Order: sequence, then C-alpha cells, then structure tokens
Amino acid sequence: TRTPVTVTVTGAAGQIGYALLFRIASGHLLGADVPVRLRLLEIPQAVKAAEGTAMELDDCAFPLLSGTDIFDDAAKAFEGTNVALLVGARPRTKGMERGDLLEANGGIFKPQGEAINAGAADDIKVLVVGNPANTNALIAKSHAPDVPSDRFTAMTRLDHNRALAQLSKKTGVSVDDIKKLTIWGNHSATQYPDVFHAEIAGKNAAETVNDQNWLENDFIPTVAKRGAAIIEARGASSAASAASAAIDHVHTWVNGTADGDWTSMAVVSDGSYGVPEGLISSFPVTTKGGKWEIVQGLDVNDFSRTRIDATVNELSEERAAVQKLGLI
Ligand code: NAX
Repeated sequence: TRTPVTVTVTGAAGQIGYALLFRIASGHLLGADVPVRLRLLEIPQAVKAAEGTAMELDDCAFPLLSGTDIFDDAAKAFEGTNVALLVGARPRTKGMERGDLLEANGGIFKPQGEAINAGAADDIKVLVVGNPANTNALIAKSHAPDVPSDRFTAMTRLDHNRALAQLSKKTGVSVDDIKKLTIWGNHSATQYPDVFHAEIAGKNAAETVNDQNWLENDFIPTVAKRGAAIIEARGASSAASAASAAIDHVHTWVNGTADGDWTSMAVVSDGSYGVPEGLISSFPVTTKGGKWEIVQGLDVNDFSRTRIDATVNELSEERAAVQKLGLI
C-alpha cells in the first residue's frame, strides 16, 4: 500500500472545514487510491469543535483515512505536510479598516508561512482559501524563503466554477463542454471572468453568446458578487461550494489539466500579461506532473486589458499596504 499523503487543514472547525474534510478523507482531493493523514489546525477555543469533527471522520470509517491529529500550534500542524489548505482567516468585522484586516491576517499567515518553511515536506503544495486569499498567500510565501515560490497558490477556482455555471445556464450547454475560461486577478469584487478565449462546445464563447451587454452587465457582476448573493440567500457565506472548489484546485494541480483546456489559479506572477512580478494573481494555468504553467500568448483585447489592469492594481495596492505594515 502507498504511504499516506499528509494534508494539513487550517480553520478545520469552520464551515468550509466541515464541508472539506469529509471529501478529502473519502479520496476526492488526491484520488481514490491515495491514503491521507489529516492534521487539523485551529485556534485553542475551536479545538474542541475540531475534535467533534474528527470523531465524525472516525465514524465514516473511510478506508483511505489513516488518522487525524489536531493542533493549536502551527509549528506542529505543518510537520511533514505535503498539501496545506489554509482556510482559517480573520474575517472583516464591523468598523474594521482594510489595514486592520491585513494586519490581523498577517498575524495568522506569517507564522504559518514560517511553520511551513521549517517543517513541511519538500514537495509541499499550499492553497490559501482564507480571505484576502491572494495577499494572505503572498504573506505566507514571503515567510517561507526555502520553499519554491510556485508552491504558494490562492483560490479563484470557486469564481471559475461560478463562471462556468453562469455560462452553462445562459447557453444551455453542459459545464463539461465549456473550456478555457479564465478568472484574472484578485479573488474580490474586482476579479475579471474572461470569456474571450473560452470555448463552448468547440466554438468561441464570446461569439456564441454574442451579447456584450449581458457579459458586462450581467455575467461579470453576477460572478464577481456571487459570494454576497449567497450570504443574502443562505444567511451564511459559501461553504460547500468553496470546499468543492478547493478540492478541484488541488486535484487539478496534482493530476493535471485536460488537453485543450486550462483552469484558473492565483499563482506568483512572472510578469506575464503585464502583471507585476511577485504578485499572487489569478491566471489561465495548465498543470502537469504537479507543476503549473501560465498559459502564454493570449491576445488581450482592450476591454479585457482595462479589467485586468483594475484587478491587478488592487493587488498592487494590497501588496503596498502589507509592505508598509512590515508583513512581507
Ligand atoms: P468560519 O468562520 O466558519 O471558519 C473559520 C475557522 O478558522 C474558524 O473555525 C476559526 O476558529 C479558524 N481560525 C481562525 N484563525 C485561525 C488560525 N490562526 N489558525 C487556524 N484556524 C484559525 O469561516 P469559513 O466560512 O469556513 O471561511 C473560511 C475563509 O474562507 C474565510 O476567510 C472566507 O472569507 C474564505 N472564503 C474564501 C473563498 C475563496 O474563493 N477564496 C470563498 C469562500 C470563503 O468566503
């Protein structure tokens, strides 16, 4: 039998954690033949709740789950970790300024970056889900100087999946038949879901839809504001869909994108498409053998250029703010 892969999940007692852990343990993260060992990180007040979830994991008798350990100390939680899902974060509360939010999250992602640097396995892959995800990933990365920077990623797969669902609804074509969609930039309201290179049943998506008004005034805002719409409807933020996207992100990273398709991942920029080097920004990405590559050579039209610049500027501002706070 194979050696179990060690997966660390932070914020394990939260609502995304609850939706995520059972899918990891049942083989959806890495594959139906890959045993996993879970390490859960929580704050001390939430350890008891995490223990409850671990009891339920036991009670599922998942053949692939070789054990669950719970920690309130980052240094221990990332020992030997192969895959880290950084879900726990400090949410924005009433009256909190952006600087306060970034600082509070710096207090979480700096020590976690250091712990990953010190103790994680050589093949460590990190996905940051906790918001502001791109900038939290940047903070963690900058405190893990010995880990190659391509191992730090942030999640825009939920935005990608939301865009697939909206396009499928509009055109009546199954999500399976929609390829090469891209989310650019920040996981925030400025993100840019781009259909100009996408294909629907083999034909260009923008031409198939042929409705610029719908793209600008319906599709883009619906995708970008979907999180708020879920809160409005459900009375709580997206959890199962976020967990599902986290599963998709890591599964695709490890197992590869299909020929003739790509995905969206926030990864460290090498300057492609005018995105300043070092920012963690969402790009069209292919994956193979556990490595990602930014899709090169796409034409960016004027409409897309303006949208990409706006979301990337926001990321530059966030980076400047955390630099000023001494967090990176
Ligand atoms: P919850 O508030 O339900 O859970 C968060 C958990 O994190 C809590 O149990 C808390 O105790 C724990 N936590 C806080 N600080 C911690 C630390 N230092 N170490 C370990 N655990 C810690 O939030 P949930 O709904 O699960 O969402 C988690 C994060 O995902 C939030 O930041 C949220 O904004 C973000 N999201 C990101 C998405 C994305 O697409 N990138 C979409 C969904 C979601 O909104």
